[in-house]
Amino acid sequence: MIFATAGHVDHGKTTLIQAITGVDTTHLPEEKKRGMTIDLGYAYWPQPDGTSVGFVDVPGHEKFLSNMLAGIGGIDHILLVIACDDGVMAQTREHLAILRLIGRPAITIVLTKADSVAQARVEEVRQQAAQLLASQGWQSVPLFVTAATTEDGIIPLREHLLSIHQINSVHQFCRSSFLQTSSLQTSSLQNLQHEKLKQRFRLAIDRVFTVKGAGLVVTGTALAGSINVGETLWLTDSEQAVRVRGLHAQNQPAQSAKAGQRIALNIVGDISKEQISRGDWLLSQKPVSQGLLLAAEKVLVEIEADSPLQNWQPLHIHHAASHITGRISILNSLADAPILAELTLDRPLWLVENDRLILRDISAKKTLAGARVVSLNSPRRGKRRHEFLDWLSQLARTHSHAESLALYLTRGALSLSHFAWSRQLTESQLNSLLAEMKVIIAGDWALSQHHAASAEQKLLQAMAGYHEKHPDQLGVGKARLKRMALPTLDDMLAYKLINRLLEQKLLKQTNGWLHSPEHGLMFTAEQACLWLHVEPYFQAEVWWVRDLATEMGEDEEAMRCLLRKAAQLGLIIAIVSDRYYHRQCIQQFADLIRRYSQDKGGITAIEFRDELGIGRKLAIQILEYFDRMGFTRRKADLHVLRDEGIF
Ligand SMILES: Nc1nc2c(ncn2[C@@H]2O[C@H](COP(=O)(O)OP(=O)(O)O)[C@@H](O)[C@H]2O)c(=O)[nH]1
Ligand SMILES: [Mg+2]
Repeated sequence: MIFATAGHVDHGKTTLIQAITGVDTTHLPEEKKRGMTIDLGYAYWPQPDGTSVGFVDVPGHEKFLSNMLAGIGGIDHILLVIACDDGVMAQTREHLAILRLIGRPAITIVLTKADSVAQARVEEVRQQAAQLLASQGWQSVPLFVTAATTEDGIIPLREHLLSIHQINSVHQFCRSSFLQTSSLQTSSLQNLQHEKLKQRFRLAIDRVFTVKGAGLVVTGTALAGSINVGETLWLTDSEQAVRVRGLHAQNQPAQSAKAGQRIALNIVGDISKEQISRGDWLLSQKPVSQGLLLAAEKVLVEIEADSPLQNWQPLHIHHAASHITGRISILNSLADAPILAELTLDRPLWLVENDRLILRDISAKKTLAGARVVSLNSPRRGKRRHEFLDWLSQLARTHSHAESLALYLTRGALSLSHFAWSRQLTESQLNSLLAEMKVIIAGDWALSQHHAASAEQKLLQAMAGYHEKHPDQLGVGKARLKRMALPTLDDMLAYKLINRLLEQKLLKQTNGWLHSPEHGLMFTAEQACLWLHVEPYFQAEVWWVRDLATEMGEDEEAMRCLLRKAAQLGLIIAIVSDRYYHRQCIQQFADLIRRYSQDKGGITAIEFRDELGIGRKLAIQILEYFDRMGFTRRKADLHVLRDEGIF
């Protein structure tokens, strides 16, 4: 369990932690000299049961607000410190606003320096504090009055903190037995905590140093998941795998640590201290999808604005221990609920859905708004369209991974690795989620039944359209049909749908060609008889319909019908309209091209002509046929292999 302080500078935060724990959290010489907290300080209060209560002491001074923000990320309980002499001050208000904007953690108010004022003033500040908290949406917050100099009020405060710590430990260790007795609110809190622990491990680094004998150590608060000694993590920015050689949880050596604890990790890898800085992350695995790293440069968020925001306004953006700049585009309007916006980040952030961001004005004087990540998929076009914003508002209101998955699937094919990263799901979490859904999965892609059905319609329509346009062809290859019907869909997914159509006998495959089942029906008896005479002509020759009809003394139209049918049956192939080769000849040409491709990368029209001893024009017709079918592709003078499997 970790508590973090918040409150105005000089209100007694550091002194209070020392009074509670006996630890002075100031660690920089500069801090000691100036008597002011600049960077985060840490203190631990070990308990007889072996657990430890952790404290993160944050600087109150406005100048060090990004350090304050780095300190409160992932922390569930805040000690809001208000000095009785000053009462509520600027940073008291600002810190509280920030706490509201990052998702309203639990708060305990501590009034300090009670020894320096009269009792009446204490009551006045108590009122002030209660009003402030209520105005920001916190109800009945526990309040303690202390004087660190005389230790007054410290013991009851300690007891209070310990009881929170114990409830928290019970949540984490005795989940099932506690469930039966807990109130609804406690159990939802507990579920949230439990859900967090199941997710992928994710730690925002806030300090890095070397320890003699151990080497490199990084510290931070884990936002989710758990980690064991010996496991491998992925370090952002230097983009490296590192191994956890040892770890401390809450300042004590341990074999494992988990979300909600302050963690120090002794890591080994090809990395030095200088290559790591505050704001880097340790992640359970490298976040890649479709070969791309998933750091967000544009992100869709829900905004809670304390001040009016201008479109394309430059901002300071704080996320966990990271601090960057960027700009905002409001997608609907500040009067809408939820307010939806796109943030364009000057440097990519390792964001996931539901992460909280703080937006401050560019002169860094004022906190303007909080943002919650709704989606990492910001479309290039159409994000202001009604239909998209409706969808995004629905997404902003989802409460479970399953709801979110169902909504994403309404928009088309979904990359599962991307979805899993954006919800921080482990493989087993993702699998159990998918097991409950009827989706079509191929490789990394998932498609809803609804979208699969409409994609299959497109395939059938494209097939029918092709037959109508090319009655002298048997059909098309898989890749070509995919390109015609579903150019943007992933190949594996499209092939899966084609296979489903084949299984349902809505498509047929003959000699590798896909075609409609009614296409390629057998000859009539008369045609079959004629074909017996015609076929020998095709042994090694190419024939125009008209020439063959003349040669055999047949009617040209009857010959055209016969050859068209023979082509639909896959016996002969039209290289251009009305000009046919026997299938075996085409197969031999294809083998020749394959051979040239292996030896020389492709074949030229001249080489092809010379190999076959045919005219230049015919050679080109054949090669262009192969290009058209997608077997080859033209590359300068060469015809190179494309979909080798077609012939
Ligand atoms: N009289 C009195 N002085 C205090 C008390 N707590 C802190 N101080 C003094 O207030 C000053 C600021 O305290 P510090 O803990 O550094 O404040 P921080 O900036 O909020 O961390 C120091 O000089 C402390 O000695 C208290 O309870 N009573
Ligand atoms: Mg301090």
